[in-house]
Amino acid sequence: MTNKWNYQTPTREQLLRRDELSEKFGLSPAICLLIVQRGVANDKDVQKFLSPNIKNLYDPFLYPDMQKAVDRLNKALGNKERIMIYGDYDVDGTTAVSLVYKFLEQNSWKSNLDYYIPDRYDEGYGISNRGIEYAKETGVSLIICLDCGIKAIEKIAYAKSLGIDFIVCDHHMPDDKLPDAVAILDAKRLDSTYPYRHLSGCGVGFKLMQAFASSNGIEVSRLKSLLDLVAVSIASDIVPVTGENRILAAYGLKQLNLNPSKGLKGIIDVCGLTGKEITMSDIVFKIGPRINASGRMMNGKEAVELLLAKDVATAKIKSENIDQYNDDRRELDKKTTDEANALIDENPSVTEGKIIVVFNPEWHKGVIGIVASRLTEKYYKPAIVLTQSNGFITGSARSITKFDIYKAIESCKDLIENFGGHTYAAGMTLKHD
Ligand SMILES: [Mn+2]
Repeated sequence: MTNKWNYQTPTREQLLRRDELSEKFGLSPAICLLIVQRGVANDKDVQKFLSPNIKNLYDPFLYPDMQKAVDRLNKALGNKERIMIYGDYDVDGTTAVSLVYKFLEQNSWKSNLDYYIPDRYDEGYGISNRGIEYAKETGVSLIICLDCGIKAIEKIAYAKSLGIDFIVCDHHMPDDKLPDAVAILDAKRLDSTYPYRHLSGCGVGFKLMQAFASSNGIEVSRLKSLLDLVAVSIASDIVPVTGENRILAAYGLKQLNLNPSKGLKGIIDVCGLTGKEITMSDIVFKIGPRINASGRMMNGKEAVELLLAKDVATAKIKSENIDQYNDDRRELDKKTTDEANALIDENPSVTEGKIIVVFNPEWHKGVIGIVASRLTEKYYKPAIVLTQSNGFITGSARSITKFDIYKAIESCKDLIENFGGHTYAAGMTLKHD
């Protein structure tokens, strides 16, 4: 391991502020220094940081297009239109779909709902033609997509030509041009004035439900039971636990510990966490990977079925299934990491550049992202792991602090068929040549 520790020596002002806070709030100096170093400046913000309060959630209507989204949703529910909830196959996407589906099912009279999770391998990330065609065949006229869709300009135009409207709830970076959807909820839009940029995809779905509740006179307290799902998405998608996420995570963890949904309780049991206090780390290392394993090894739809389970027996069977997928995934992960390391050992020059790129057409697409993370940790360099899939080369990239891998990939987009992601994690598809 070649870890690089950067220790920041506190300034004199920071030390003074540390002592001041320690006195005022009765906390250990070490914790106070961490708070100061995180830039939590005035006493009011420190108070908010220490005691997250649901009353401090932002007004969801600060999101651009929120009113349009709620109007369209209310209209669809009023007309008994068939609505499809569409989401990505990872933890963030499947929790988002479950949250929106569950809340609409509970709070709309005889709703006409369906959900759809694309297959990771046949359809890939984001909105798929197959999903749109399935929507058309089943009479859907409104799709709410979560954790994806911000770049799906062609797919959303295609849906529109078939008479299907879109509400996009996403937290990924948009391109210059936005899709032609009824509403686009994404705080990373250039014209967004929403005060917080780091919600998870599930968190954006929560904001839509918060706005839906307020426009229909549904009490805010009814939203609280959804927060276990939001906490799971925040921890698993590794979004910063600051600002609004801190409130959602704090209440969500409480929900997860005291009164989790049947599906999450099933997962808690197979993780061996029954009766223990569940922390964010438990989500990152135990609960999240099991939900993810469903999309990696089988289909993300099964994760949603589990998260929506209404009885203990269904939750138990489905939790045991995903636990098995997780074991299979772990084995594959270890084998692939070993092979990637062996490849690098045989070709040491691979690690001499600024970035590590490895390829093996045999690798399973479901684990290349994890393997890229391991290489990044081991060599402290950005890493791209590539494999072959559906006649293309497909890859997963991970990066280190201060190197924007998304921008790096974007800078050679003329060579790439498709790409997407964030600053530190991205995916891409390219032609073999
Ligand atoms: Mn996400």
